[in-house]
Amino acid sequence: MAALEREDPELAALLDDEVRHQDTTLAMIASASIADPSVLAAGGAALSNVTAEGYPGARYHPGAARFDAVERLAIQRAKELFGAEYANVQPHSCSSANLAVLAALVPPGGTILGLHLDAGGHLTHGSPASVTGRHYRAVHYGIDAAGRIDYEQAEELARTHRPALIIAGASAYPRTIDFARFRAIADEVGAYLLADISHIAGLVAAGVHPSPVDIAHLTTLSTYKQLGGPRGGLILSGGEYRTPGPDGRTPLHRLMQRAVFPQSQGTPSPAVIAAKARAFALAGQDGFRATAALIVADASALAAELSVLGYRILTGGTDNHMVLVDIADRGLTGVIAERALEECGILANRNRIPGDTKSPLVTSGLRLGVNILAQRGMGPDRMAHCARLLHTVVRGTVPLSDTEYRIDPRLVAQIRADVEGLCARHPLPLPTPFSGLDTLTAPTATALSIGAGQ
Ligand code: DSN
Repeated sequence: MAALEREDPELAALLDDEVRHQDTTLAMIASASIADPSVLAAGGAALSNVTAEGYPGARYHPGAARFDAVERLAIQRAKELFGAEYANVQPHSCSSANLAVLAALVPPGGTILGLHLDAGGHLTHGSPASVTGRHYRAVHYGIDAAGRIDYEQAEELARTHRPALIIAGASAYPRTIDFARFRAIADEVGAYLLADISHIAGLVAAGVHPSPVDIAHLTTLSTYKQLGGPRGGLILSGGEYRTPGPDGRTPLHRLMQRAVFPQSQGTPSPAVIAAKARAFALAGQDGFRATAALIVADASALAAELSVLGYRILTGGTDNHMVLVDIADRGLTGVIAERALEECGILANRNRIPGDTKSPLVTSGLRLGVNILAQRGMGPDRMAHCARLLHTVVRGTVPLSDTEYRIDPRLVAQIRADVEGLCARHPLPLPTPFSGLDTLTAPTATALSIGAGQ
């Protein structure tokens, strides 16, 4: 760190600025969590200098004995954490993990069934914007009038289209997912079931959301969204790990080994795998389980507070870490709410909502997540304060078009000060800045006021 500061002060200052920003910002991004400094340290280890394709004990390069031990440790910890029989810790992301599963289980042009992107699904669940929607024939189920997954529609579509693979999982869905129901549908039509638990991996690991690991054939997840790990993915299998793949012979665990390397990835990222091993250990501790319970309590409290303030909450509440808000109901677009909040030091991202007439860049909804609020130690009693901050920004924002708005700079300053005070009372375990907070460059005020259209 000292060498970086001395030899590349420009880069060091940018990295310092990021620490300061995270320290003083109320991040309510549903797909983010804070990695412990020990996870970041493992991710920056000299192990990164090792090139070793293949798997522990069967590498295509010499010099990998230490990396072998690290990868075995990560696999063992992942299996223990999720109660799995099989784990592959090499996927560079959950998108890569999903692509590997699709490559292994679905022939080119084969049919997959997943939640529609507009209903809260993910790009890799067959969106036309992703190769998964181009190389496979994707069929999508949606949500019902109450905003819940329409299991009956999924069942009907499965009967009609006989998919090779059904995907259960979401990027924007605030309710418990009934994996057993999906498995029954998959069994009826002879499909494999993939559970993508990227958003709820921390809740599943902590036992706060039902686990699909022994229900689905395969489970995939991101290690950074809610697990407090590095950027990366993970593939798991429970009781089905020996079930034959589409050839009727090769067990799923062997298929997945090949599907990741060499079929869809080359060299793994050794230091990231070390960081995953560290994150899996932390996620098995009591402190992580307590934070997961707090996440669920906070999200419920936040949804309730926003309802009292007159916001339309999709599905009427939440079972997980996420609250989806119809922001058009309050006269703003998602992008305007996102930008005005960011200007005030609050991060929450725009999101399409069912029946949305706005484009994905504009949207009518706002997606809030409380992972980082809970990691800061904020409890349900703090959610009234957070809801009021959001409400004050929304009320003070005057839309000029779908993307432009006006907000009083005095209000911005007042909310920013409030947010910084709140963050200071609930500090995060962030790495120490290189050069101390006093020497940091100013926040990106210019860029933000351009976005504000003032
Ligand atoms: N899927 C995106 C999200 O939920 O924000 C991130 O990968």
